[in-house]
Amino acid sequence: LPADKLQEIQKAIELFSVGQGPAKTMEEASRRSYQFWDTQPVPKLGEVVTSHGCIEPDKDQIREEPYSLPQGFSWDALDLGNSAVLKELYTLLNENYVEDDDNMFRFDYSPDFLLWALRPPGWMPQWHCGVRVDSNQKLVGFISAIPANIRIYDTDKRMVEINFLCVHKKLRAKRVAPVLIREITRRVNQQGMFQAVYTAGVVLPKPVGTCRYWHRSLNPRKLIEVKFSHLSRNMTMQRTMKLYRLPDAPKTSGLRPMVKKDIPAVHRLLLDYLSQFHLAPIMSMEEVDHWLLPRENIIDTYVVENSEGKVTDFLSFYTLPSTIMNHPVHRSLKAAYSFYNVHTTTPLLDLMGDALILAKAKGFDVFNALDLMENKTFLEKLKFGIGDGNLQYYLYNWKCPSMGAEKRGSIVI
Ligand code: MYA
Repeated sequence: LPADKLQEIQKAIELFSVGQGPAKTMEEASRRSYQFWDTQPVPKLGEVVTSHGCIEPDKDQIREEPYSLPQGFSWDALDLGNSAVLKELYTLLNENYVEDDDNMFRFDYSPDFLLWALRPPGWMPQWHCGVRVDSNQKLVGFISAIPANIRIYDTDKRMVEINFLCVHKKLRAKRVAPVLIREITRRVNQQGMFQAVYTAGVVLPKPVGTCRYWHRSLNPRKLIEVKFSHLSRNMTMQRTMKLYRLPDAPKTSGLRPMVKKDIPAVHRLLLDYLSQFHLAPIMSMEEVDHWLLPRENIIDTYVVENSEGKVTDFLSFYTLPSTIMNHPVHRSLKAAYSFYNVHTTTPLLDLMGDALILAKAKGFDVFNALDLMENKTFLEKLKFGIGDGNLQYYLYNWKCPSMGAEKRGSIVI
């Protein structure tokens, strides 16, 4: 057989054997093709990138008409200020958003959390992009963009963060996701932006870096009961509970919740701290106010104020419960997620130890952290265990060398 025919047959066999389902590892991804992503301005999976810059130039003519949805579906920009609409988005995500590999837990972003995540400074209503069924107006699809200033190596870019891509379970595998992605791209392009940052559990062309979630048990008994974790060999429940026991109150003197007057100090600390990473947001004062000022059951930030009244460090974590599917007793897993933690005086290990103590006191079951920024320096020491599955970081229409997790300083909620 001619070489091209052989190649075709080989490809067909590969497609048949691995299917075209989402790839969770590089290995799986390398054996699959990307009908949609191969058309997009992203590096190819096998490509080794050594240069820095956009992949395609900014467009000056942006298509006016929205992309076509399958027959019977229509676009609808969601007004999240309307509590009924916010509830619809909450329900779509609560029933159809990201699950773990074993389909035991599903993210349960609260309505107020969604408002926080989707209406930061500069938010745009048309970037809360919904898809409804014409016949009954049911919300069955969503994708969002929020604006952010991001530094990639030495380049500062105004771009967007893409998040909450969701297609209702009954509408899966019908190529609706590529339409949502094309449409949000068009709406972002209309505002003169041509780059984006996003994260996903699946491998697509091409991650700029990979990271892992780590989990610190705060309520080991419940975590074991719901099979989030299991008793280790040679361990009893009693010994496990003792292993993860934490003091009642934080240790660092001068640690207190962040208040409005701390915004300038926290802003300065964050800006300086993030300058060491290759991928990081450059937040304005307004953004620090939005993202870090405490909001009950959404975001907790504690600052360390020294005896001279100077803020030297801060820690923060956000609240994101997961629904426990199919458990007779426990309905919800209360998880805290490490956000931005900045240290100049207090050792990071002490700061994060206090984060665990605070989270435990607030009734969280588990404290999660990615292995990015300087997190690898404390994860094992503070008894975090490694999770399964990776979180991939991506850039749209931007080429740059990939980077280790410790060089990434940006958190996509
Ligand atoms: S990550 C969270 C994603 N959401 C979930 O995992 C929730 C549960 N799952 C679902 O709702 C669906 O399974 C989704 C796919 C919607 C994910 N990112 O319609 P399809 C590709 C990008 O037949 P469905 C987050 O929110 C897949 O490789 N692409 O599939 C960040 C295939 O393409 P290709 C993905 O299962 C999102 C195509 O879609 C993802 O019904 C960033 C199949 O489409 C994924 N997570 O729906 C989006 N999963 O043929 C990109 C699958 O090439 C933003 N696919 O293999 C890009 C920047 C845009 C703005 C640019 C501005 C300048």
